[in-house]
Amino acid sequence: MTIEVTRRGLVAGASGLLLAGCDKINGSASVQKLLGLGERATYSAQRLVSDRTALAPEFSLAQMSPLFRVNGNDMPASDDYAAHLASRFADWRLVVDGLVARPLSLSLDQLRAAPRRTQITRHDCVEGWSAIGQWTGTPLRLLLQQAGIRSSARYVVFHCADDFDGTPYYESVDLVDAFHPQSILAWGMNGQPLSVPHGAPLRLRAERQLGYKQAKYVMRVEAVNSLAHLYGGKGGYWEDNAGYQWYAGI
Ligand SMILES: Nc1nc2c(c(=O)[nH]1)N[C@H]1C(S)=C(S)[C@@H](COP(=O)(O)O)O[C@H]1N2
Ligand SMILES: [Mo]
Repeated sequence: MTIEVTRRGLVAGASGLLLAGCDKINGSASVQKLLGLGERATYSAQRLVSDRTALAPEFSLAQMSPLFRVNGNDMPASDDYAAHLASRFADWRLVVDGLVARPLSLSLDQLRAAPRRTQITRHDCVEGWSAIGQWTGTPLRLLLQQAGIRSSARYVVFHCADDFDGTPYYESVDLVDAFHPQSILAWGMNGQPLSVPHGAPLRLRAERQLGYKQAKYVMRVEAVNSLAHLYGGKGGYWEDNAGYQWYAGI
């Protein structure tokens, strides 16, 4: 805090000089440097206190990757999912339950009619590839607020329709990520309905997290107090089965 205030003072002083309207000072390398230093120092001091809630970078349409890779499962194997796909998810419902006052059951039409956010972000997979794509969906915090998430809840779990050799895929985030403005349940990608390989009908985009946290084929969102009683107890499929870190913040 002390550093932040001091640097702000410096920047304010330097801006005062610029406002005085001296072209030579304005263009001088030392003033530019001073401004840059102030900005960086303020920024890093800021990040010490608000790192978790900072926004992930967003990109322009022109920066989007021509091809967004598909990774992991590209189609859930269950009969249930096949039936939903055949009826274009007309009877599909997203369930929001667990530690909530009012459990929700929402159709895809209801989600599409709800307030939405569109963001163009970079997806980073631990296997060594990245891609920039555009995602449209319902802010997760709105659903949690509508459901009346209880104060005893500490994590939000995403239950998926797919599995690896019979072990279901799932993921979880804490409430900082669940309420982050760029955490959405996306039903659209690159201006189209979300495709099956990318997680139709609904997937998580939590933009401050690595690729494996971005659960596809989300069927149920459950608010819980602890992750210990779920599946392998480590909060996610890859966390349980391959030792991936639960906190995969970027
Ligand atoms: N349900 C489910 N979600 C998943 C996966 C998966 O296999 N099943 N793979 C994860 C991994 S490792 C990555 S990199 C991304 C890939 O998303 P994409 O196929 O849209 O590129 O989804 C993540 N979410
Ligand atoms: Mo990944």
